[in-house]
Amino acid sequence: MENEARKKRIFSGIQPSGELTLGSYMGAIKNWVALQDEYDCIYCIVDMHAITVRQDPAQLRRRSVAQLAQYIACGLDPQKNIMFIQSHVPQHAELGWILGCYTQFGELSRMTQFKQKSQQHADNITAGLFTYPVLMAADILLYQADLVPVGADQKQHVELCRDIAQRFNGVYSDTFTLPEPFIPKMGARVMSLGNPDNKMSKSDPDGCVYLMDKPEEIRRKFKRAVTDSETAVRFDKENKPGVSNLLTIYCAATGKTMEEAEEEFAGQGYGVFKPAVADAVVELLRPIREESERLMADKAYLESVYREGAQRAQYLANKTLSKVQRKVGFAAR
Ligand code: ATP
Ligand code: LTN
Repeated sequence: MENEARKKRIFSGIQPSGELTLGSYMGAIKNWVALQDEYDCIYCIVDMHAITVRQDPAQLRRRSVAQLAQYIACGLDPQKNIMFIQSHVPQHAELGWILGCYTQFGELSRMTQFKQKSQQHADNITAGLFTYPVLMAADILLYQADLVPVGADQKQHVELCRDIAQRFNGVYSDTFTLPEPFIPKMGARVMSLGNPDNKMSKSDPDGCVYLMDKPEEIRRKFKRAVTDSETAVRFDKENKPGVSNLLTIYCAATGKTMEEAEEEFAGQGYGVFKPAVADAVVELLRPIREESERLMADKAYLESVYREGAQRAQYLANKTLSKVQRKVGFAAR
């Protein structure tokens, strides 16, 4: 409709580099679900980002499809959102190359994720790991996204994306929409259960809860969660990082405020508190796991969703890419 105001656009993605965790759910996917009615949303499975560290090919292939099943099971409706696999839309790589020529070496050297990952993979620090944020900027800018719902750890990458877009717009006149990060108030940074000073991450099986974990597994992980030598259930990030993390998880899982949660457990010890957090997470994840398992049995359906998603995404991506190619001076085809 010509006179219908364009809905604001959202783009976000997660790497199929491991199984999805409670961190990816609370930091990102939960927000995606909340935003799908109000915005025009594009959600991607970023397999090209995943190969910046070594992956097992069979696992990567399986996980990319499993991740789509989990997106849908979390409540993302394929009718309302475009969902696709990044490598199926080659425009991401093409724009990524061009944007790399408008990004400074120094900017990329300052990225916290690069510094961390190059320490973790010291024997394989590839050029791809270094230029990872450029490909991420291409993901976002190709679709002229207004908002990028991510966990707090990705804020720096979205800011770099804005800088690159602004620079390009400055040289060639307005080309890209400047995106804003959209970070949840509760659950923006879920910490590891085993080491509450680090963020919960896919690659730390004991510290993290996977969306596909069975109830017994979830209860076992919470039972072993690190707390402290006091007994009070109170939010104090500095001095009680473990308990504060559990409280954050509890609030994000139940929708309660921090005050309500603290009041609920006032005068009760960790022996009551920890199983209550585990129960809340078990109930949160049960329908997601069951629905994912059901969807994984229907490969033809999943295939139809990601194929159609890639087609719709390509149509939008091409509009931006051809504009960019013309502006930088590539000869017309
Ligand atoms: P890896 O360990 O391979 O780096 P990851 O577990 O950090 O992976 P990503 O794929 O990098 O997960 O992140 C997916 C999305 O979930 C991003 O938007 C990220 O900000 C968010 N996210 C990941 N971990 C957490 C966490 N612990 N708390 C809150 N949000 C998170
Ligand atoms: N870097 C992100 C994944 C990612 C992404 C994106 C997120 C790749 N491209 C575009 C938002 C928008 C991560 O590690 N979680």
